[in-house]
Amino acid sequence: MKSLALPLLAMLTSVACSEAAPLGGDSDTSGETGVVDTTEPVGRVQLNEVSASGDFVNDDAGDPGEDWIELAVFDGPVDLGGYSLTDGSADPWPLPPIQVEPGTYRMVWCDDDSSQGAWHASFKLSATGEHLVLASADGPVDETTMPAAQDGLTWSRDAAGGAWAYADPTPAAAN
Ligand SMILES: [Ca+2]
Ligand SMILES: [Ca+2]
Ligand SMILES: [Ca+2]
Repeated sequence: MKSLALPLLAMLTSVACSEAAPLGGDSDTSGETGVVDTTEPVGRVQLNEVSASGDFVNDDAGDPGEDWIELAVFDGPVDLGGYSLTDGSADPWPLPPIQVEPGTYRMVWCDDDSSQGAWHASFKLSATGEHLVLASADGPVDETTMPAAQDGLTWSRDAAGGAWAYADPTPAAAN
């Protein structure tokens, strides 16, 4: 029994002790922790669009202009259990263990306000730039370095897995 919580504790400790390392880096997938869903992802999920100056997108109920990250799912379905997001400022935020269908553009609000629901990350974005990492239980699967925000635009990909640039916002939809 005592071994059940150790992998999670080790991950949290390693992150807390090293701000420079954006991820826990623990690749243990023993499937015995009861904490991490170790189901092999069938499809593919990636970072797709980022808003760090969102005055033009007011979809977060009650909170106009919140920051957000859009995740895109291809070739799914993908079980997001075991995936996490981080900006390197705190412990990686675990995504909700929810199965997402291919073609989904999933909004994650970056407002550090879990009281608003499952899709509210534990960190905020800076308009001066961020390095964001999406990881599975096996390690990083995608990352991007967003330069300083540009008015009226979001940091986004031009296609699945494509190059990043500032472009017109397309929240919860294809870029
Ligand atoms: Ca909010
Ligand atoms: Ca941040
Ligand atoms: Ca989009």
